[in-house]
Amino acid sequence: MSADPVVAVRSAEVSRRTSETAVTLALTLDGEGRAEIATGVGFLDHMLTSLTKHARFDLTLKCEGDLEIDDHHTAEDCALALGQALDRALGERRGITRFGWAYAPLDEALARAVVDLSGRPCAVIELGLVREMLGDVACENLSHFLASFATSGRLALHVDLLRGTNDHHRAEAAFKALALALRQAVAADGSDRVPSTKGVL
Ligand SMILES: [Mn+2]
Repeated sequence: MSADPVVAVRSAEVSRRTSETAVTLALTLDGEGRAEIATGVGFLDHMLTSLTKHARFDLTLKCEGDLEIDDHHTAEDCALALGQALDRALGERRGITRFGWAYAPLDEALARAVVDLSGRPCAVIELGLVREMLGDVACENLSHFLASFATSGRLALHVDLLRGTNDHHRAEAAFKALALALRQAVAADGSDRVPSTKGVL
């Protein structure tokens, strides 16, 4: 019988409250793609539903943010909570594949995401979106979401939008590519090893 806690239980709950937002989140890495997302920002809900589906996570996320100001705090704090949940769910990061990379098209748009669950936060995000807003989210806050997720999730994340003309397609392709890369990176490799020459991630 396997006693590997990373394989046995890979889920986490996060509750995060500040003067700007209140976020509650439950994440299961080995899920079925079930998403129950209510951030108050429709386009962000759309991106997180897609991320959950294609990473095959289960994710419940509720946020009550100060949208009377704008979408910035909500996007940032949802990302920080999601990264924190990923970090907790991975535990010691024992027995994971660690690296993942994927391309995802959405019609004419093509995105590439490369993930290293290194334990070190780093993000290079080049979405090149030209619209100011997509629905009720500022495009700059989509890049900020991805960078904040990498910070609290302690991963290296490179996302590049390689081509495309429709910004909705471009953004969605980026989140889908991230989903596919994450799905690879968190996958159990069948070992009990921490995949690092340092022995620690
Ligand atoms: Mn869409």
